Amino acid sequence: MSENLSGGIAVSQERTFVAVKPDGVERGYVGEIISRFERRGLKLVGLKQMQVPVELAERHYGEHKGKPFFDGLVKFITSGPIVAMVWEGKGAITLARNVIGATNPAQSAPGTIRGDLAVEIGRNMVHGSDGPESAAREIGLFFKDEELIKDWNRAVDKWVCE
Ligand code: IDP
Ligand code: MG
Repeated sequence: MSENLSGGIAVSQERTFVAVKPDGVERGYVGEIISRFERRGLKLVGLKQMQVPVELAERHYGEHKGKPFFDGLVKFITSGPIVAMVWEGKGAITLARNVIGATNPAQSAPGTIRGDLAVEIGRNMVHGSDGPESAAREIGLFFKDEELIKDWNRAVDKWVCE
C-alpha cells in the first residue's frame, strides 16, 4: 500500500479485490462494470480474465463453507470466466462496495451495479472485498505481486482527491 500526502496529513491508499462474476461476463457487462469504477475515480492496478479453479473458489469463499448456498456458489463462480481486478484509491474498499450495492439485488439501491443490472442474490454480477483483511487475502489469492502496478501516480489524481 502506498501513501499520499495531503496538507501534511497522510491519506492512506487502499486496494480492493473486485471481480465480474460469470453472469456479468456472459451478459456482456464487463465494460459497463469497469467503467463504473473508473468513473468513480478509482485506479485500476490489476486486471485479468480467468477461469477460476474449484480449489481457488473454495478458498476465496471459505467464510461461507457449510452454508446451504456454498456448493451452488462455488459451482456458479467456476462455471465460466470471471474478470478479476484490483482497484486502488482513498477508501477504495468501502467505495467499491457502495458502487456494487447490497448483496441481494432486490434490496440494492438504484444507481449501484446490482441495483441497476441484477435481480437475484445468486446472480449478483460482481464481487467486492468487505474489509482490509479480506481485501489483502483475496488480492493475494488471485494476483501475483508482479501482476499489479506499483507506484503509479496519475496526473488526474489531484483532481480526484485533495
Ligand atoms: P457479498 O458478495 O455482498 O460480499 P456475501 O455475504 O459475502 O456477499 O456472499 C457471497 C456471495 O454468496 C454473494 O455475493 C452471493 O452471490 C452468494 N450468496 C450469499 N448469500 C446467499 C444466499 O442466501 N443464497 C444464494 N447465494 C447467496
Ligand atoms: Mg462477501
